[in-house]
Amino acid sequence: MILKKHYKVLLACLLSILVLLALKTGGNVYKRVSSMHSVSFNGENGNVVREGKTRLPCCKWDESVLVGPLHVNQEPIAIEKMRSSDEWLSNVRRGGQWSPNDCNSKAKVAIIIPFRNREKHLMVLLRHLHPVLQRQGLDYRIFVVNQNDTYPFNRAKLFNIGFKESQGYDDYDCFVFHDVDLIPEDDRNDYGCPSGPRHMSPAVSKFSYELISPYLFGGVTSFTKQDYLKVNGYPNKYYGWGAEDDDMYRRVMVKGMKVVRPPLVVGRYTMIQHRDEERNSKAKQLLSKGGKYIDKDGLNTLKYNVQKRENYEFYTEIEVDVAMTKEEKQLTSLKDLQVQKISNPAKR
Ligand code: UDH
Ligand code: MN
Repeated sequence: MILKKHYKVLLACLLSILVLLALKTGGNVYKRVSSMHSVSFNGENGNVVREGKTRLPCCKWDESVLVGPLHVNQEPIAIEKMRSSDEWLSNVRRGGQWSPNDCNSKAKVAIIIPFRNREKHLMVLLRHLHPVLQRQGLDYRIFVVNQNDTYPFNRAKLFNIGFKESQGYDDYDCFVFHDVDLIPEDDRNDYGCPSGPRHMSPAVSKFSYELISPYLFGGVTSFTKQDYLKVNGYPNKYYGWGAEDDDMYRRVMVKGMKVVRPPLVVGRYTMIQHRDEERNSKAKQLLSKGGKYIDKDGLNTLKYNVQKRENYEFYTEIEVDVAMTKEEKQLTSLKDLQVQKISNPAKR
């Protein structure tokens, strides 16, 4: 009798294991099918399919295509020689865009570069960055937001403008905010927003490849569209050099998010040498209130005038006047308010 009872228990256990196994396999099948119709990020280097292009497989993070550590070529290059200089560059479409044709990219990426008077840096970056983005299998476009006015430079506002303007081109869900003079030294640094707010450049040559502060959030950052909207974008009030990146770090904290960084060996960048800009002496004053006016200054209060939108061979240029207000002039150091020198990037 006792033996019979044991057999029954054993049988019941076996049956439940079988049922659980069947459910698990079924679940996986469901997951696979349902992922064919959704747009979501599946974590680090996730394998995701976008809506609409369901017949193509999703692009994989392919280590065999990636190079790893990269040589940074800082030799100046004429734009007319760029296309023939490299196979990857020959694939770039006008406006500085590209997308894989045999698979669906995990993200649509807008690269936003704040710009004024740095033509040589731009050419070096474009030659280097296009191949990296293609090897990562991303659907992307490079936007250069050129501040063509006589106000002090406003890096943060140019990011907001790039975010807003890019929406007239495609439905981007990932934004990389990229200084023009930072050249990635490793193509395993994921430009496809694998996480929430991401500080992609923790190791910069100028700072001996060390993370000089745990709060650092300058250089190159990435945000999903959702997260960028959540923090109301960058503040618009910071004219001249400094503290707009610290303000953004606070915004991310205030909204309860975490900054993620790649490992230092991967998040490496060469900063092309340049003259240091003068710090805006009033920036600290602004930062002391940073976080408090997160919903009063940002994407929801953004004002600017577009002078021109143009598709050049390796980038899309948005030429703007940032429309500085009287109030903002009072928040900016006098030195910064002296007339700025303007020139335009090489146009082709
Ligand atoms: N930028 C321009 N033109 C300018 C100024 C800035 O295009 O006239 C853009 C460009 O994309 C640049 C970015 O804004 O890469 C950041 O400006 P930066 O390169 O001058 O600042 P950086 O982070 O400063 O390199 C490094 C530390 C210098 C300390 C100076 C304190 N006085
Ligand atoms: Mn710099």
